[in-house]
Amino acid sequence: MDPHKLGRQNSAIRKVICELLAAEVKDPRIGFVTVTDVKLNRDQTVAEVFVSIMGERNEVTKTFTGLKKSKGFLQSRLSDILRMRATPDLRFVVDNSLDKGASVEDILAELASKGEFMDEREKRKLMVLSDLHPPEQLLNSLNDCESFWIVPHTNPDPDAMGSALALAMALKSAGKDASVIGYDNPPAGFKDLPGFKKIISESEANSTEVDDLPDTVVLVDCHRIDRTGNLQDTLSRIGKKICIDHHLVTGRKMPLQGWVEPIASSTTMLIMRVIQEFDGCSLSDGIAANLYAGMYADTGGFRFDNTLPMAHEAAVELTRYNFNASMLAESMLHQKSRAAAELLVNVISTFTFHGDGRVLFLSTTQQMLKDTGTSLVDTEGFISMAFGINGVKYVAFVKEQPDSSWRVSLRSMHAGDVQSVAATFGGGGHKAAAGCTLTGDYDEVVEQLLGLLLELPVE
Ligand SMILES: [Mn+2]
Repeated sequence: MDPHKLGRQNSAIRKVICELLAAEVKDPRIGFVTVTDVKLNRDQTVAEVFVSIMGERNEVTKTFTGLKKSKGFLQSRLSDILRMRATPDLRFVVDNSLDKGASVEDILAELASKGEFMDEREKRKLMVLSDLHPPEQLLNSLNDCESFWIVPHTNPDPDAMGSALALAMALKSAGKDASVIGYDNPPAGFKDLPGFKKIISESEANSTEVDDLPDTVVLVDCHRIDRTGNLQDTLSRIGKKICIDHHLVTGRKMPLQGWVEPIASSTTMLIMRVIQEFDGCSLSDGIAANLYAGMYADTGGFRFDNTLPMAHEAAVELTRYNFNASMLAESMLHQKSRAAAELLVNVISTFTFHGDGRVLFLSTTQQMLKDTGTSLVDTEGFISMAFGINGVKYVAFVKEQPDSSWRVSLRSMHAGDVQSVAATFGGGGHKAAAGCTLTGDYDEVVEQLLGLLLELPVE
């Protein structure tokens, strides 16, 4: 760009930032600050903003922190006001040519010691369990209401069921009336979860008279009523609906009120925090067993990338209670019914390797489920097994649904982002685990997915 134009851009940005800092940025940390200069780089993607900050060292540090926090706001206002095609990334630089009081190195060192320059991942590694704070409103709702149905999502996994059972036990110990609603054909291992034998079945729940419905439903491990399959109509008749979940909110539909915290490795981890913070209830052997089962299963036995140090912290606390953690781990993650073992034999025969073995496809059909007397719940854990194969970096598990569409679970053990592949087909998830639904002929479905998976990084 011609240097004059660049100079004009620099001073325009400087002027706007000065005005915004004076009039619109309300961060109380920001003290006396002067923008001394702005330097855009050649392709205008980065603008260094030189600031001189008056005051004692701690005031300088506070102001600098405030500026960094206001960066997003400043960038979006800048692009509005200057109608920029692409807003440059603002990088604040302390210019101490005016003030010799504090050295830049000292300020940066102090900020670094407070975690200011850490990325999200590093910050999460330092989090402890008590950094998860159940919202006051959720605790108040649990306190104010008297009768509850605790409902996991359809095809519940151990995290959903463990969350429901633990929360119901805790609420009961606090003098509330609480029941867990389950679904037909639960996985074999669930019988080992304390309290599982007492849950209310789907059909029983659906035939409950309106007058006998509880005042509140708490959804666990999901945040919308449309994840509760055949229970939806009945649940929609209950006055108050809240949720506790760790899944990312995607799409346009709003989650229920409650607590959605995707940082947590499992919903059971959130339930543990609710129980710890809720007056009148505390952990017990049965509650600890249910919480541990969910935490163990959702982290794949503390193997998955979502296993934060605070998941281990929770496990330390839970395993001090009196229950058989090794037996529970075995039945949650590794125990299968004989029918599921037969299904596994069928599924293994569909293993197909592509791209020198880095992409693995596996599938189930409705016919396989029928032949073996199983349901999709019994496929739990198959995908992790596919991952255990040396050289496999990406896995696609393609499951035929009753309506002949294909539900696809994608996993990445690697730099590649499978969420981007899922998003192409309107799905969602995380970088390492995502899902989407496709329709059409099986071979076409594989071809479409394979094209994208082979484009993901090899190394
Ligand atoms: Mn979960």
